Amino acid sequence: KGHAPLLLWFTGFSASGKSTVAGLLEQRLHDHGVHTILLDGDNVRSGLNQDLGLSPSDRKENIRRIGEVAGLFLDAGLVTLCAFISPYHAERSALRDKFQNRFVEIHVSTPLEVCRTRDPKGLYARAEQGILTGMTGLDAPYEPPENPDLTIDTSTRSPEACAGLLLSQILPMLKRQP
Ligand code: GGZ
Repeated sequence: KGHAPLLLWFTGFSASGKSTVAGLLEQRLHDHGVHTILLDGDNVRSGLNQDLGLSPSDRKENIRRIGEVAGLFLDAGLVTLCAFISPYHAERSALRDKFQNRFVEIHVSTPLEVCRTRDPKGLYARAEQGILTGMTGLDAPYEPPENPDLTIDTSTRSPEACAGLLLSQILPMLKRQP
């Protein structure tokens, strides 16, 4: 007896906490015997998508390929967690069309100001100095989800608390038959 394979799609600014919360949620799902895989910039942009940059068309292709790979993992029965900025409505809406009720859009709504202050990679600072262009939230767009399935904000709750909140909302969805 399996669980419904879901695509848990995290969208939000750089440094919003997407990968951190997704990683913690993955551990909590493991505790419940759920088989998962986590895709994020660190394991996808370094390999499969190393030919892609941050231009609008490359970001679009990035999300398209990730959607294709996610489909393969869903076919294998895995709960698939994806953590990408995914700034455009159009690509996220295409994912919802492709995966229908298996697609769970999670808006990591941590405000831009908080992300800019965290700046773990110094990207926002470099963008402000004009060394880096096309930074999401500064001189590149972020189109927030209008109707996300779930929303978390890592500036008002710890990452662990966010993961716990998501777990309680996602476990019932997994009971749904595939
Ligand atoms: C946004 C950038 C940029 C620019 C490099 N804009 O937070 P990170 O550092 O670790 O992850 C971000 C990653 C963007 O990859 P995604 O695949 O998530 O983006 S998208 O969904 O839009 O395709 C960030 C870093 O690369 N980074 N330059 N200009 N983030």
